[in-house]
Amino acid sequence: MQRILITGAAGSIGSVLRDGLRGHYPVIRLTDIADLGEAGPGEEIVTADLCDLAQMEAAMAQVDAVVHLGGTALEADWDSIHANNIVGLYNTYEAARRQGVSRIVFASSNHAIGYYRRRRVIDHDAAPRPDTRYGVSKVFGEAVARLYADKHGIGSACLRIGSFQPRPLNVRMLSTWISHGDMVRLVRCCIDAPSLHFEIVYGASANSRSWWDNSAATRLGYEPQDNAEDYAAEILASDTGEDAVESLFHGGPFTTMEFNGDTDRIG
Ligand code: 15L
Repeated sequence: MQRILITGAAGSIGSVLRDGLRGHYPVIRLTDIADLGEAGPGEEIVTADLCDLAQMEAAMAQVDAVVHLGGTALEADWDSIHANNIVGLYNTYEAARRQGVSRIVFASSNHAIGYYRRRRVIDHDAAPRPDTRYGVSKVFGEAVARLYADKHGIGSACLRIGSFQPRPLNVRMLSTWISHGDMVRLVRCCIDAPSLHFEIVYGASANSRSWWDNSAATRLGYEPQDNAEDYAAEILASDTGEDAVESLFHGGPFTTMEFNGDTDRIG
């Protein structure tokens, strides 16, 4: 892999990957509509709007692999989700196809499966169970990834990312946390895997309280080094209790947005 493109490179994950991937690939091309500062050694900076297919196609020239982080990263109104995560996602894959990109690492989210109950451990085969419009857009992204793998031979790893933070911040994150270092390790495994067709993996550290069986990531060579349990005593000591409904589901606070509280229908 000679040239890696990171979309949404100005965001929190993008900034960590910008540092973490440096030196591992000859050229890292960074794209965003937000300011990315000056290009460092081995970096190229391209301004491109996900919603503009021609700009995205230009950004993909001579790129071997894309790490697609761009888009809306939280629940939002439909117009934003549609523009950034539906149209923008499609443009990213289609631009990649037109430019002969061979691999995409797609930042999906745990909110694609947010309405699973916490008592249930799920793996890469779990059917989608989105908890928001944002979650639906991630399911759409996973479906486009599968289409472009099967129809066009672009390999994809869809990372159902949990909670990307320097350290876990609450009880839920004892199960969902991914450290900065583990995110870099996971993305590198997905870029470097000798062969990749279509994989769903969980973007999580080696958390003792995980609800996700991450055997698909293990197969790709991912060896997480961090475990939220190291922070458990401190977090539990200051815990003021999670909302009763949020505490039932993987997606936590996203599951109660615009929700009337009737959990009985959610098996
Ligand atoms: C996500 O997908 C969001 O981008 C992030 O802001 C967090 O809310 C995270 O999920 C989470 O579930 O903790």
